[in-house]
Amino acid sequence: MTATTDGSTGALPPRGPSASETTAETTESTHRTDTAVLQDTAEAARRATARATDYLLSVQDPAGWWKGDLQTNVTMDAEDLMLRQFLGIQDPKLTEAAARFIRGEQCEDGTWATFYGGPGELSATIEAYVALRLAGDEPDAPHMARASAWIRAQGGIAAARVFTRIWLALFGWWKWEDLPELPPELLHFPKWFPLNIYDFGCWARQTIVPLTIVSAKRPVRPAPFALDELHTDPDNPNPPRPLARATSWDGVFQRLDKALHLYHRVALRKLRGAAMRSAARWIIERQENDGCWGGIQPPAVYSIIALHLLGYDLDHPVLRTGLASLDRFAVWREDGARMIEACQSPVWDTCLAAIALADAGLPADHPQLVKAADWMLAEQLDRPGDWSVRRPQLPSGGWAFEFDNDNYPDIDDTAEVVLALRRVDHPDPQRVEAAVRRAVRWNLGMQSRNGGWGAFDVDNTSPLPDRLPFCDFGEVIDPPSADVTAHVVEMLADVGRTHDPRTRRGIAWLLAEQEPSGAWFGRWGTNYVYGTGSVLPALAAAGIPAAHPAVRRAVRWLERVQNDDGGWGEDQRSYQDKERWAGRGASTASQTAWALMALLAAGERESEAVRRGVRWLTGTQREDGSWDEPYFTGTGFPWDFSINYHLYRQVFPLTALGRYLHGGPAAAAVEA
Ligand code: R03
Repeated sequence: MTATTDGSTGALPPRGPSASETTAETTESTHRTDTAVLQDTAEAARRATARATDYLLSVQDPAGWWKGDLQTNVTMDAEDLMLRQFLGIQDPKLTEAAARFIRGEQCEDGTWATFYGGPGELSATIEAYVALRLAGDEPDAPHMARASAWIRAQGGIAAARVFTRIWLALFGWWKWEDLPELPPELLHFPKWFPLNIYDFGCWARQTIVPLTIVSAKRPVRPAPFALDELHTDPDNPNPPRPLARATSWDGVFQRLDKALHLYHRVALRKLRGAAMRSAARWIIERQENDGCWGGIQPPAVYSIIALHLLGYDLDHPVLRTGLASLDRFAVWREDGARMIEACQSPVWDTCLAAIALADAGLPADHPQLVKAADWMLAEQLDRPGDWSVRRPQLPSGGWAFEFDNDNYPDIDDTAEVVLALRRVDHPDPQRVEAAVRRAVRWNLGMQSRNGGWGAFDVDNTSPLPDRLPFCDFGEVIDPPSADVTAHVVEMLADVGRTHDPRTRRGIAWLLAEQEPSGAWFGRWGTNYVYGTGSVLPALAAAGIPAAHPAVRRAVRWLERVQNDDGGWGEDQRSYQDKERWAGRGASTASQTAWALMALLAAGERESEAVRRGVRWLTGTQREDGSWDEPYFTGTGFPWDFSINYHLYRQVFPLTALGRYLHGGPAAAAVEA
């Protein structure tokens, strides 16, 4: 990511047809019949679709899955180095490869951002700086001095998020008493009690449980150097901050935290010891077959630290496999740099790739589609997970996002895998139908009471977790979202449940969630283009007519935000400033595709907007049939944690072009 803080970027992405070229084409088209222009567009789409199909087929793993790199930001790499330093397992080769990656991601102004083209971010810059110090970079080296000056100007370590200050506290670079308390006794709260761990989103739950042990133990290992240069005022590194009003939620929780700090001093050793042993059991019960936790980085690193603090040796099977699993999240690049993925998305990438290839006209019985279906079928989960705390009677049947994650299937992956399986002409249709029935039953059972669907849990909507002083990063609950709800509605329509009352409640929830602008918010993809690109195909599949006012409003919004070059793009900044940035940003392959999928589902195939969008895709496709996409269009947490799913730029353009040429599932549904 070679961005600067003003949003301009070093390496500009490949240029689509310029406005002047488009104008020239439009001018030309006034002299040629529209049909000729449309035929040119269809011909260009056919060529692009054929090349993109060949490209995607060429990158499938022999085992049947697809997986694109899941690129996020350098805190993953920095925390890997800090973890190894804390455990005393530094490896010079890994350190140098990680440092090479981190240095390569530094922006011109000395900062590190959390997405391509994004502004410098304080916690990421602090963590990157510390990691490069661990790799031996000197504080007075120009790239380091630029970074530390910027950090001081932003308020220094005191202004960093809690997670960053926890990592620094492990080495005495920050005081544990200046961090929010996380008492291990939290684990003993009954499931109905406020702030019990099941009130938290699954990722937060898996992270908080180990952190309660770390918070109770308050470990400090020797620091190899000081970090005075990262304090605005080294003599007063943590200037006291005024408490919020006692009558406000924040005021209440800040005072509660002070009380918990006092409790920390007098905690009943027996009670606390029992709580930590319960936490250890809870953690170990949820370790995955490959040694990871939930397939995501935070629970893994904090569980390893927590269990080590409780006396588990590094060669204990739990820690040995846990550490080994971290290596599987490393992507080694040609230049010798090593990038750590926060998570891995093979199930997600495989179902999206299968849908794209089928929509692009690949025969439904193509061996590579059957191979993908077989791989997906083998990944279906058949055991309870944390989700069953709220749904103890519900049989399992979902899919997770990652290779190894049996405890946390997600509703989004489950919906998309069903849509993918139903596009494949499998030699054992009964097997597929049985898997689809289980998945549909699970997703239906996971509907929240307001009619929508969250990603991992039912009714995970408590307002309390977000108020905790600890929770200053990302989302900590998992409420229904428009994109996940839309994917479920599309699945239900596809399996013939359009008139199921639960489907109708999902549709009603979607219609109620539409923004005044006509768009829908995007929770797990960026942003309103993703939300709208998810909802319109779902409404079409569910038989909502293209003339429906909600559909018309969305079409008009998409036409309003289309770029001059014919593409669509939406910057992460739309999560911060929707007035200025909703639907706005440099055109990208995946977001242009999302907009086209929406417009095609709304019956706009012959529109100028669609034609220009298709031309942007055909005009930016590379020789090898792929597209480039340096911009981040995926969302882990709105604004806080952006993701560049490297396969998005391939699968979504192919889906959009395929539906432009052959109509989409919705069109099929209408014809049928
Ligand atoms: C579109 C997708 C389908 N889908 C799955 C989305 C998974 C997205 C990746 C999850 O990776 C995570 C990375 C994380 N970081 N930090 C946290 C975290 C969670 C998931 C985190 C944040 C706050 C707390 C605990 C952990 Br409290 C880097 C729906």
